[in-house]
Amino acid sequence: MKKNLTVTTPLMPDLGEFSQMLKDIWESKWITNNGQFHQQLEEALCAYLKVPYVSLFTNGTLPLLTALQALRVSGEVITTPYTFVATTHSIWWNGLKPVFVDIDPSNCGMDPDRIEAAITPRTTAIMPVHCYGKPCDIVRIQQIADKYGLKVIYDAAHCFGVEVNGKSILEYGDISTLSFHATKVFNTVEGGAMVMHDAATKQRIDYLKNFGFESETEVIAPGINSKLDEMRAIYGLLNLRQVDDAIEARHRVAIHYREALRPVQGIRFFDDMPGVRHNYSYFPIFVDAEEYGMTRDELFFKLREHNIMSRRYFYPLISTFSTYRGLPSATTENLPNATRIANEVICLPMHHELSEEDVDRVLEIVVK
Ligand code: T4K
Repeated sequence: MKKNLTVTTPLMPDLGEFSQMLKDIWESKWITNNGQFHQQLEEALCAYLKVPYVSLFTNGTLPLLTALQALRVSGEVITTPYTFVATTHSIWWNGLKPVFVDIDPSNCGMDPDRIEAAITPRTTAIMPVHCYGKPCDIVRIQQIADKYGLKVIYDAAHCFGVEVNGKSILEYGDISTLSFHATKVFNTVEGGAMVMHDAATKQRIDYLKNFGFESETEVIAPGINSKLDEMRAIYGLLNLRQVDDAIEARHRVAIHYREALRPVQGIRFFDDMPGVRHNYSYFPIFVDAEEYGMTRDELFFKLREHNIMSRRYFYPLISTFSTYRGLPSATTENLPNATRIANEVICLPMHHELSEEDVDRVLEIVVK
């Protein structure tokens, strides 16, 4: 029986260095609440990501929730159904109404042509997702936001290290959020971050993620506890040293897949976008059952039979879940591209530890 190939695998720090640094934490007796390694990781991430301010969080969901609070978003938020549930749940948990717009098949991000029709007098923000780390149409989205006075919060959970023309993708919008979950290109086991553009917002966010405490006796707002501890901060500091090599290894896997898949009828995939530094966080393929001669699900289960654990990110569409399906924007007619793509997608194994033989094992099944 061949070994399991998982869709991803975590980047792990060097254990010797990790245990050495753990001793430093133990000796300092300061293990959470904005400790020295937490501060070091924020600084190191600002430098790596080329952004002025980073606030660490304990996962990638809480910065979404907190961004909506911090920007005092109310009423309706325009968003995409083609994402992980955390995006839409963050809107719901804030007591706001998600309004779904369809996606652009060329990047699986929000289609800017659909946004204006979804704006109502209650709309106060747009929450797009740079799906798979592919940049949305950041220029058009900002133009629409400026025209209607809307905030833009990018769910950039998949975007670690992604740049457009040498500038971080995280520089766009009012706030961007990242996930450092084990399955991501860069991880702190669980973890996440928010990127903002000014010191005052950073200060407010830092209060909000610590229950709203401004000082020992002052609480400025109903905050939450979303602090990253010192253990996970050192895990992040050590992983940061290897993330470029991991992205390079992922790039080689992407090249290998693309070469083999290009001639295959009925399989679509993404090429690199000009001017973009990609991080190859996922390798989605889109199966046109008629042309390919097999449905997406048939291929998915065939891969399983061979111990290849691909994932159907993002199927089912969020708009079909019971919480959301009653919304007027959740209809299939409103979301034709997202509906089709959710039924076509398979994310093939994509991570830094895949060997050429591993990739060939996947290709043996997909390239018939
Ligand atoms: N926004 C977007 C757009 C997101 O995609 C996400 C998360 C978020 C926000 C929220 O961020 P976090 O709050 O999660 O930080 C996974 C991840 O749990 C989730 O972080 C991620 N997106 C989502 C797309 O994928 P599952 O339920 O598919 O994970 P799971 O446990 O099935 O793992 C997937 C594969 O990864 C497994 O087949 C094996 C491998 N794996 C997983 C873990 C946990 C490992 O090799 N080692 C591990 O430790 O959600």
